[in-house]
Amino acid sequence: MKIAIAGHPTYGGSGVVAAELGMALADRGHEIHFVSYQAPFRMDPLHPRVTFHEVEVTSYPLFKYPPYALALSTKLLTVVREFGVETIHAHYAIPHSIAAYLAQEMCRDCGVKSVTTLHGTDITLVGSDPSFFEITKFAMEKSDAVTAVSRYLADATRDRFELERTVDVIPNFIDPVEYSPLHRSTDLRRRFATDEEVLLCHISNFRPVKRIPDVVEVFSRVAAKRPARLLMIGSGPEVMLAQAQACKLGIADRITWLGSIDQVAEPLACADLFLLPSDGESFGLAALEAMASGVPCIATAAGGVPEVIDSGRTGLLCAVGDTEAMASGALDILESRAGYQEMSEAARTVAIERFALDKVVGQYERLYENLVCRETSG
Ligand code: GMT
Repeated sequence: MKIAIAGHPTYGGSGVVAAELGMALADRGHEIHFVSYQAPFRMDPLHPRVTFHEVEVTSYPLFKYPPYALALSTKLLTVVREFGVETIHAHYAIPHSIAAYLAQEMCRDCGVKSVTTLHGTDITLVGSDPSFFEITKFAMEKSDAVTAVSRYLADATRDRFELERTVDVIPNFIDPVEYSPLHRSTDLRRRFATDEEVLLCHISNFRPVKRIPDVVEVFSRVAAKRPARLLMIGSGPEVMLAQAQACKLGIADRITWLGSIDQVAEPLACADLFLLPSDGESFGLAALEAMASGVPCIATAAGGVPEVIDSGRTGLLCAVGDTEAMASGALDILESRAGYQEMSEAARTVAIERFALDKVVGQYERLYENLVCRETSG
């Protein structure tokens, strides 16, 4: 099939999923057209069936806010016409879903279908804001198919937007070869911690929803009880605040800040535990990546996270803000080598059994095929 994928290309879960889905579909023989203002950072531009189409927005003094959504719709239309694209897949509703709808309307004869995948904050934060609510609802109603990355998000979407239509659940996925305990390298780990220290890790875009102060607090409590280090990967608005907090707590020298990096699999596999104390999380892709790497997660039972982590078996779920429970849970898990090993193996097994790329990408393929078949048979 010929599929156009529109998404946010920068660091963030929805961009990762859009890029990795596109690459997996290209590996399966589909022709993939990424359409965005920048190439997604996990896209391989050299893949023979992958093309990137840059959306350029003309700047003009009259525009205080350049109308990106209109330029995106126009670029989608061009790509649909030029390459015979059959489906536009919008990742993250705003503004991709409405842009896909406009492209469809501008070319009704093309018969192109649209799929919207909801990722989380496009519903729970941004889409719920009065400035975007009605257009997000309208775009979802007009999309030929809507999917959400967890049952929690599908239910929240229908409730908040009072949608009549179905929202299918297709969970996020991982490549178990890319994320694997086999990437754990002793040499790399020694850059972050000694062999006697435990290594905790957090990866995110450091936005308030991730509760970065809780990451630092949990680590501080663990480090007070046993030799420990913290590895922080990513960048965002909360970094400086967290660095100041670490200085105040006297643990700044125990934390490595890697910033944003394209490939997280190797440093992640070096960790012993992953921390995800978010306020809300539609799915928690970073936790799944950790699990596939054999790294159990200490997380909050927020949103869709309980659909990913089985508390007590593949990690631990605590109440939002309960840093004491997270720290004591982390210490308990690290206490027994055999118990830790069992949890680490269970995390990897569950990640593969429920969320391996092979199983999930097939669900998207069937969705596209059903839409296109419905058109030809109707
Ligand atoms: O919050 C982020 O890290 C970024 C955000 C995004 O859309 O880029 O992530 C959302 O989508 C991810 C992929 O589907 C999910 O794993 C995250 O849970 C979700 N974030 C939130 O719901 C806060």
